[in-house]
Amino acid sequence: MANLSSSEALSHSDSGHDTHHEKMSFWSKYVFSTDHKVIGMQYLFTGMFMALIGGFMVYAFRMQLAFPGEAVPGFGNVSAGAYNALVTNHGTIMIFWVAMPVLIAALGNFLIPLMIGCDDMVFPKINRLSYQIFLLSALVLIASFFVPGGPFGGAWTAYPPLSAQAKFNLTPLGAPMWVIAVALEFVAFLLGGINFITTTMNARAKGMKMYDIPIIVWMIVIASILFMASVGPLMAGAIMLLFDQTLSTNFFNPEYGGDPVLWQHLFWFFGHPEVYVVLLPAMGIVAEVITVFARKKLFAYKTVLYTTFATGVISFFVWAHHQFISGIDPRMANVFTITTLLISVPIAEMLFVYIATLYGGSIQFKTPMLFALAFLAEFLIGGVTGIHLGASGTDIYFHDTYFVLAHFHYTFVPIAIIAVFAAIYYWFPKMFGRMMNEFWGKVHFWGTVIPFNFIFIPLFMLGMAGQHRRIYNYNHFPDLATPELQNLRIIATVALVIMLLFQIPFLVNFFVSMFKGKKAEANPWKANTLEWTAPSPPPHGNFKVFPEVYRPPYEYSVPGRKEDYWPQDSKD
Ligand SMILES: [Cu+2]
Repeated sequence: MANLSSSEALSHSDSGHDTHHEKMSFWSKYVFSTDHKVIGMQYLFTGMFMALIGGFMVYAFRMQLAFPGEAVPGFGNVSAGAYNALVTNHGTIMIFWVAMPVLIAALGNFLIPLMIGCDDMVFPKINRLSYQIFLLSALVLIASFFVPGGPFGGAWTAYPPLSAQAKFNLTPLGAPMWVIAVALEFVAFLLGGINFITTTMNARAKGMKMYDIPIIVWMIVIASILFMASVGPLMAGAIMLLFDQTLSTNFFNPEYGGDPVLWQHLFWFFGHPEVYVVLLPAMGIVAEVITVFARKKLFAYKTVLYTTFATGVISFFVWAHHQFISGIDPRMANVFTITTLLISVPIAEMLFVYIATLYGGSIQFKTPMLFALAFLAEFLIGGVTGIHLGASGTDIYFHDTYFVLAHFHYTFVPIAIIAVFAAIYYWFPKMFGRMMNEFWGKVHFWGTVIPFNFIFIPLFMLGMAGQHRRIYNYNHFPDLATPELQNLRIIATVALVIMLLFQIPFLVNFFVSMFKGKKAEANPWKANTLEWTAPSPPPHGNFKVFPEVYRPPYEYSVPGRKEDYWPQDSKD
């Protein structure tokens, strides 16, 4: 039987980190801390704050679509330019300033040292620098809303030549600041990734082998590698775009021999792996949650791991499925159709493993488990509808319609919203030492997941009806005006407003529980990973005695995955 020994203190985790400061000031404890948990919280709270901005933006432009031309309460009239700026920054914020910081940086920082049993990241100061650059990037983005020519309205993909032109009110300052903000954000995540990879490889608890690493830690590490390997070309592209915007170069301007499709290649070479950069941590969250609340070990740990590697590799060979109608060689469309359909195989395999894990389990429907199960169901819809877009034949019809939007959000909302809520409800006791309220958690769950479907199923229908996206008021275009579809737009908008309102009970529950919630024991969910052997919340330095993982030769299961594997209860 696998077990942990707490009989001897280990000092293997030599992070060069001053572990026990006495009486730290507020500033050194919460603002300039190098403690991985504090940095994780900083990322979490910054991400939550940015989600409020991104959520307000979607409220404003969805109201415009449902009730075109009417003043939006709390915002005012949405002009064509404002509409473009709102959709652009909604997408940018939700991907780069919500999903990335919360899924990778907040969870990676908070969980990795705790789950592999060490006291902190290997490079704590690089870690702090990572957050500071991230914060700076968020401030630059917010500042870009208020400068001349801002906010940027060239879509989150920033396709040139539009994104590089002074007409359309895109430059002088709004567009370059948007590019600089995104580039800074990339730097922050490159720095963060260095820590996730090196810490996981070098600072694990004594006895924790490669196959003992919790699946979510693997997922964050692999996601960091994917990010590092994919972002380089886009960084180069971003600098070229910045030059086009500010120095009148013409890298992407076809009027002077530049190539706008080059940007599309650079963008999507990053953009598609980016899907997996956020998907993998979400899959990791779900794996941890369903194993605990089904009281079973993951059905096929190694399969999931190998599948993740395969997904990561294939994700570099699918990018041009975003460019089927951009004038690329039709023979290339066939190649990218094949690779795209291929990548659905490992992801489907992962979903099968998760379902097999649930089979025969004694399932407890606690709030984190509800969100994890909803992830599987909703993400499946996202995955299946992706096949229509990955196959070039059908994509020609669906391209740039609301079908694309609906598909994308059926993948991204499960990843960045539903899985993130599973993680917050699940690790909240460890983060703050208190429990969140179950009743309000369930209210929040149903109030989020039901309206979510009422937003995006109507958008699938709009897409199949050929409804083109990027139109701020259909009535202004006689050949696009479709009053018979207006009810679908209204349903989607009303559902969105309901879903946004149901985030209020979450926020109240979150902040009230932080200070007034029921005190959490070290391991309230009876989970088996190492973070639950530390006190709730863990002190600076995490463990009083560093955990040690060992397994006698007859033990074939993955340590940390069996209910009867409970180190701190055994008095050996
Ligand atoms: Cu893609």
